[in-house]
Amino acid sequence: MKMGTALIYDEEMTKYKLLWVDPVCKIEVPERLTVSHEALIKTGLADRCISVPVREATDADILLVHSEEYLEAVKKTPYMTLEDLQEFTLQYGDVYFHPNIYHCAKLAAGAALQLVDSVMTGKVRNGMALVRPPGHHSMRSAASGFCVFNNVAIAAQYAKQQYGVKRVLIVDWDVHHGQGVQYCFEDDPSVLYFSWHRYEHQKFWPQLKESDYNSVGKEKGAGFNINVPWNKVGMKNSDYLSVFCHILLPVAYEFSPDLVLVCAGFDSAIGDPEGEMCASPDIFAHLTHLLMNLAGGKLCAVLEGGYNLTSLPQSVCQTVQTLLGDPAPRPANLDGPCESALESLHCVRSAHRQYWSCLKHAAELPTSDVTTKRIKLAEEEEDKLKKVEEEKNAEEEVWPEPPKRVAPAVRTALVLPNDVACPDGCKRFSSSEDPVIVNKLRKNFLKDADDSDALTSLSSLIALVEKMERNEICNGLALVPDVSMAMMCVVQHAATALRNRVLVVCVGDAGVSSHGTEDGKTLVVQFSNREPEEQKCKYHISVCLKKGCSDVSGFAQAVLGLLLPLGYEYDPSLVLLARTPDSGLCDSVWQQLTGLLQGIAQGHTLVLMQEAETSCVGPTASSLFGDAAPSLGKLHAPLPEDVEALERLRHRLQVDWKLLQTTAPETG
Ligand code: X5A
Ligand code: ZN
Repeated sequence: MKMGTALIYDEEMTKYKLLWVDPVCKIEVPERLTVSHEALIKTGLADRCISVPVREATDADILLVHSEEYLEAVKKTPYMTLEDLQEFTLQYGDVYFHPNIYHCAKLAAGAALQLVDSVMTGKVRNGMALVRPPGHHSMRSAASGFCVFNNVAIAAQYAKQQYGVKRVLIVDWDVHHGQGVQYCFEDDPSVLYFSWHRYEHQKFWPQLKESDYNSVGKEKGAGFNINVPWNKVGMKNSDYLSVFCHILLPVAYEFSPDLVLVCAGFDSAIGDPEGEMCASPDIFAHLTHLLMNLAGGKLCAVLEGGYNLTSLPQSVCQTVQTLLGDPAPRPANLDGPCESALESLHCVRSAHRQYWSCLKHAAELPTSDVTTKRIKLAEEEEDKLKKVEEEKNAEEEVWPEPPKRVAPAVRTALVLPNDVACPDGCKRFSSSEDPVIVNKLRKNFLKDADDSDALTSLSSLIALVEKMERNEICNGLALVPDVSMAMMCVVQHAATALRNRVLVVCVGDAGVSSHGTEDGKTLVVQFSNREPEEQKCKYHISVCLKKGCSDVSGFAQAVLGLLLPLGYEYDPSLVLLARTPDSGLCDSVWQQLTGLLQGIAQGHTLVLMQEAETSCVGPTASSLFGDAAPSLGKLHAPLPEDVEALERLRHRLQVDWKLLQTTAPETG
């Protein structure tokens, strides 16, 4: 099933540059593209992609977003003298023109369209276009912020028109606000635009009031524009992931796009002179991964900004390698969002609570603006002091190069009864019985039963876990006679024999061993419809949903807003995912869960299911193998009692788990 990843690049787009002195524009250089492309070649990633040629966007394509007057004006630039170009440039903000930029701008937009074509026709699953000039700042009748034509906005309109795509999600993780995209789709409910951006209470370019969290869209499009302003620099991995888990993903799943477009700017990475943020390049592996199960995997990433010539290529490689399906690295130091990020999170969630049922329970904003104003003033004082300090030690930011991501030789191994067929591409796994393991199993689990089948399957399981720990196998699936027993057996083995932490996710009403939860070697999260007697400890969490896991919306909400942040913060080296036959979970939800969890523990997931569930082997193996899970469709409102229960649980747990926070301590 797994289809390829398109890579679109053409050297021609390096053939324009700034021809005069302009300190604002000097960072937008041709090398941005060459270093990114060279890094993809050097790492062998380019070779693994399907190379798709660019084309020139036609007038008709460009007119999907821009005015005729503007197009005609830009058309004249190739014939202008240097002086004319300089003067032409003056009517716009933070942009420059060059005799060849019109040609490149047509190729940049055309590259985005080629990508949409490749994905929509099923030629590839997903892809990335490396383009210059970027697009997200350009408006109907104006160039802006290094952008000439709005590549992604054109691509979205094109997808709707050409392929009848009903809903498009645009995720803009560039550090600037793509005001051009916002203006284009403000009143359009078929395009959901999400952007986070450096804002600093409107002090940062483009300094627009409408980049703030309260610009939610207009008329029919109300609720379909999501702005997350960063009011401080230095945002980190935790801040980014937290916004994904508590805003973007719940809304995106509720929206259920048919296509995901990413304004993939990497000026939001560490070292960038524009962003001044501190997220590591490998965070883009996770941002990408978390979007890859939406829209059946149809994801098109189009380059926007990114001006640090070291972190830019690293981030591009992380993105492309994830699109190719390699497991993401374990993200480091997720110590929870900072206070300023929490304040933004809170504001955005409350501004959107009337539009999205997943946010209905979000805390309201403090009634008066007084608190916010007070904080803002205090922050400004603080920032002034910081700036002085920064200028004193204006040293270059340094960070470690992301470690090489090596995909294990075997992606998916299955432990199956002999009469169950092994799906294509996966490896049937059995181990010659290790006497030490067998003895241990006999002693601990199979005292009275002399069931040799059970013994074989359990000892294979243990051997499989060990191979996963050694990174020889990425993930696995086992059909076992007794899920509870197998789970107990793996947990006990892991807690005693492995060095690292195990996240146990149990869907359904099975008995779960609490082995290792005392000292945090295992974190157990169980979903069922049974009210837990008492909430045990930080490492044993029962999520009770009224209809168990059969209510898709409630379950999705629990997974996105609770399980993912817990999993990320816990940072295990193995995820054990088990489900009981009576869990009530349908295949597509199960596949989504399996897919999403692979962002954790470098994709080391071991799935346990009951022997009789043979019909689920195919779908589960497919998700483990890296196929996109089928879309869940538009989600309805979850049951109010579930929402309340989840909220209470999140509230109680956020003392111990910082990534569960959604409000700032002072305002919340
Ligand atoms: C695409 C992009 C940035 C413009 C900054 C102007 N543009 N100060 O990142
Ligand atoms: Zn940018």
